[in-house]
Amino acid sequence: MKKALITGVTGQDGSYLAELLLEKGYEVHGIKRRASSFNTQRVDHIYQSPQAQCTQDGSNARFKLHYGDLTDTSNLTRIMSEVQPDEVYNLGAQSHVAVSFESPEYTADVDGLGTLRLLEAIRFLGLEKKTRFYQASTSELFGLVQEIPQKETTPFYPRSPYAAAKMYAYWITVNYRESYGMYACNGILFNHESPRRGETFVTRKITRGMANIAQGLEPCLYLGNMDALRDWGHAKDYVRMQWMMLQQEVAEDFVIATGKQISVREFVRMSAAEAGMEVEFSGEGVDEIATVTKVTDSEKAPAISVGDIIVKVDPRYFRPAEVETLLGYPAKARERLGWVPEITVEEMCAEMVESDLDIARRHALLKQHGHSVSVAVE
Ligand code: NDP
Ligand code: GDR
Repeated sequence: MKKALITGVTGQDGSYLAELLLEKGYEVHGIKRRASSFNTQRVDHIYQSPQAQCTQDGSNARFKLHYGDLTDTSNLTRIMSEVQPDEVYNLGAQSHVAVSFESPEYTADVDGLGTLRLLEAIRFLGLEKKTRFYQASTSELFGLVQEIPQKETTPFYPRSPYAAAKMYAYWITVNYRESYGMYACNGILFNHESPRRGETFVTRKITRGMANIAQGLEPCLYLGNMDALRDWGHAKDYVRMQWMMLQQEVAEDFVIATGKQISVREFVRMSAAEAGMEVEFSGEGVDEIATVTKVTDSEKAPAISVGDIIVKVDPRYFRPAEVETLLGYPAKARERLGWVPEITVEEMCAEMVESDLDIARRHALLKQHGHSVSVAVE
């Protein structure tokens, strides 16, 4: 039985990857952080407590969690030594670009040095020939883009502390491959989303915002730069590729993307439509707004009237340096590995809005019955 170790297992990608590897028969070990409240919601459905394992059929006993942190060398080395994994997927990160401007040093420590700590643990324990290593690299490396579309050979130009830290992680992964013959590779992944996406990334913020507004839980959604263009795919397609990258004869780096881009504004329009509202945009820059021109589904959007302003711009969400446009060219992944994304951005958006509408309906019902419902917004 193959063993995998996933950092960031409690995150969006970690949860989908753990499901995939369990389906493939792996023993899966995940590193979770100690937090003051539960942070394992995305993997609770595949986890079985040690007590339950003793009394039930033990079918999910192949999924194990360890407390740990990418800033803690001795902890990582001990877990690596205990697990002796065949594959390590380094998905753990302070992954929010805007937050990295607020916490640049922490981001460098976790996202940059954290990667080095794992590679060094593998080397220190003499696992270089056994353990394959996947690094969650990012299209943010292209930042101020030097070429359109972006492929494996496109020069990097990071535009945030997050991207600069990930650039160190990218090169140290390449360096350990070249220096020590390790099977270590980078997946340069463009944005990928799902109903499990963190609520403060723009797609989820929008789908959740549209659902809450439609159900009367919030009056208006505040966004930053609506001109930004992204190449958005579905996380399920992208974790499949993470696994494929570790099954090759030779370790190589791959760009993973859909090859199509849309703006944040277009994603708003699409999400509003899925939530039963047609909108039009007017005004420019900080004065831009989205107004409802038609209610197409009054069951989904019972709280909405024509003329309601449901999106405004708040400059607080502008970034000190912005990545305006990203568009990937995933030909190498298609040709070498036969990987093609199966879920379109439209399908993904519909799935996210449906999921957020389900949550919003439940909250609206609670509110109707006099319970207080707080809708956290950031
Ligand atoms: P998430 O933000 O959903 O998950 C990040 C994970 O890292 C969480 O499990 C989080 O734990 C964990 N983590 C954060 N800080 C630490 C730390 N100090 N030590 C250990 N673990 C930590 O990210 P995604 O799942 O979306 O992304 C996975 C990886 O892929 C990240 O490295 C991200 O930077 C990268 N990436 C993501 C893309 C995307 O579009 N989703 C595109 C390209 C790259 P907790 O749950 O406790 O917060
Ligand atoms: P990104 O994702 O920075 O590309 O990083 P995010 O969804 O945060 O932003 C995408 C674009 O939308 C613009 N934007 C807003 N963003 C947020 N979060 N909130 C807003 O209100 C808002 N309004 C407009 C942003 O300015 C940006 O241009 C994600 C993360 O998953 C990284 O970890 C990963 O490496 C990259 O994708 C690829």
